[in-house]
Amino acid sequence: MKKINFKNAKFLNTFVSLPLKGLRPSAPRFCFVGRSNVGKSSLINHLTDTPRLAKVSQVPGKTQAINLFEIDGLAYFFDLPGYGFSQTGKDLRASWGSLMGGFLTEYRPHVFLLTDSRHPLFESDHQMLDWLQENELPFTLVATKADKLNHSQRHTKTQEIIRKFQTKPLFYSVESPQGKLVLIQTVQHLCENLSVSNESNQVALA
Ligand SMILES: Nc1nc2c(ncn2[C@@H]2O[C@H](COP(=O)(O)OP(=O)(O)OP(=O)(O)O)[C@@H](O)[C@H]2O)c(=O)[nH]1
Ligand SMILES: [Mg+2]
Repeated sequence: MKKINFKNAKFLNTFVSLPLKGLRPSAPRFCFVGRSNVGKSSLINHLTDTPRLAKVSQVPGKTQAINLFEIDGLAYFFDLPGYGFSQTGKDLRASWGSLMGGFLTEYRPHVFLLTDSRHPLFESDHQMLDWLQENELPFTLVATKADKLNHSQRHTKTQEIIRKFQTKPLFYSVESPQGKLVLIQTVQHLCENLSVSNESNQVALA
């Protein structure tokens, strides 16, 4: 598979309901999930070197629908609404649940679960992780705003995440190249694996 040019990114569509029309079924799908204001849209812009691709705001809750981007004609990125600032439990499931839950379970993207590295994990982050595991969705944990942490805070954060998620976080900052290369390699690698498994499915079906 060719090397993905992440700078070749374009906005395709906004969806407020399912199904998502016009998707190529074989294109690898990645989505960015996390609380409002965690930095989902900023990360997409930084990763693609395209400053205004996804809308960023000081006001939490800016992304209210599913926004779809195409990367180098090869892969899809989905920018999802954040789960709420003050929502927990039932509220979270009610407001976020049907559209996002339906999207994740039907379209089964690889999930980048973003958590703000300045704060301890929120109850909603725990719920989201449990939900992803229950639904057997593959995910990568990303700790955003890593520029705000010093060395020892980063260590503490890593330990907290390992305790809960049994995996190290990928630290990311839009203020530096930090995390970007690893995330790019992760997407490239997942795309290569998916294209191999698509090819073997086709062989198996032939
Ligand atoms: N210092 C710092 N600030 C960041 C970083 N990433 C995002 N921000 C800031 O965090 C705020 C929220 O960023 P968004 O990208 O809009 O967050 P979001 O998760 O898309 O928010 P919603 O769409 O509301 O769910 C903005 O003020 C960004 O400038 C980062 O790596 N470092
Ligand atoms: Mg957003």
